[in-house]
Amino acid sequence: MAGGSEITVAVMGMTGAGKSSFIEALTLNESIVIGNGLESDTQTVTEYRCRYGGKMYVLLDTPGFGDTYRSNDDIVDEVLQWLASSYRAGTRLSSVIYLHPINDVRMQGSARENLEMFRKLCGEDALKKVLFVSTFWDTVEEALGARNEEQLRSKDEFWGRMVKKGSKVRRYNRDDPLSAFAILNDIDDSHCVLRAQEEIVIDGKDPRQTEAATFNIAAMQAEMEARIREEEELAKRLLEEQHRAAREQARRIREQHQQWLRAQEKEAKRKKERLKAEERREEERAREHREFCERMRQEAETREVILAAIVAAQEEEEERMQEAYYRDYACIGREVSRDYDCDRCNTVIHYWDHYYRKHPSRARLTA
Ligand SMILES: Nc1nc2c(ncn2[C@@H]2O[C@H](COP(=O)(O)OP(=O)(O)OP(=O)(O)O)[C@@H](O)[C@H]2O)c(=O)[nH]1
Ligand SMILES: [Mg+2]
Repeated sequence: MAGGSEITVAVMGMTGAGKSSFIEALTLNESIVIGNGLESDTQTVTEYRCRYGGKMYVLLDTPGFGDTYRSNDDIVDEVLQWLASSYRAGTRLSSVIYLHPINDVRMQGSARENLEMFRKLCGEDALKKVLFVSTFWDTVEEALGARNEEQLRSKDEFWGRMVKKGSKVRRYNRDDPLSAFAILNDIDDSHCVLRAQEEIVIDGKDPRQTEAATFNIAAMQAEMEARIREEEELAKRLLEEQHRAAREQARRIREQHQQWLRAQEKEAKRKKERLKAEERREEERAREHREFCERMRQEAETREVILAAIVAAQEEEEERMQEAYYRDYACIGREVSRDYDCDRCNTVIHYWDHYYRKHPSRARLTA
């Protein structure tokens, strides 16, 4: 049994996938039984060793699923028994390589069933330690092989589901032996425990009661269809969710636009009212100005009338004074005589400046 610091790798896959040939390319062990392409060859789990990069690898050649002579149950039982007893003996796997011929892309019937059985055998946790290695690259055009590989990698019913859980995809080309060693570079010495090992060794199940052994294709298809339905349902829900979000977004944008329009209308209305108020104030100011001018004009007229009246009164007064002057003084000079005394000083009038008023003859003189 493998153990110690060796890196143990189980090599699995359908019969004729090239497991023994792959191990031979790594170990250069010519005693390995290689099939003739028609019949299944490896019958028991066999260990082979190779040293690479300073590490010792133990490669477990396993009987291929889909054997022509033995029932699948027998083969699964054989592999499970070996996995359980090696686990009990302290052997821990560092990786599981699943080989698949790249020229078989349809992977129908037993190939798919066995792939699913392999998934059950590994369990979810060990999937990150699984390497899907495609073989028979020398028999296909590179482009066709790459297309096939992409299908295998992407489709959930093939490797897709396990790749999503961390399994890796690699190529082995028989014409390039180094491609086999490059695969060893992807394996580190950390360990994994397969679900089947847990079931048998820890849970105490009979190997024939493990998930891998009790699995059947109808259940797998039902499970797959349920998963597809679930995913479709999820996609539908997501789509509806996106539609709802888009509608909601559109409604929000419309609402914002309408709010903006309403705000614009309000602002325009306010501006209009402000303008009207301004116009009214302007009119008011113009009216007040007109009234002021009118008042000024009337006051000017009144002042003119008053002035005219004053002037007239002054003229009248002047005229009256003139008349009085002529009546009282104009002819005094001619009338000055020693016989008359001044009204004010009572002295005899000798000069013009004496004041004379009450002489009875004045009225006649000024007429
Ligand atoms: N052209 C080609 N032939 C291959 C390749 N790998 C394996 N073969 C041939 O396919 C046949 C089966 O190869 P094996 O290595 O015995 O296959 P296996 O997976 O060990 O088969 P089982 O032991 O029955 O499970 C042999 O004739 C190999 O020579 C490959 O990469 N290219
Ligand atoms: Mg073989």
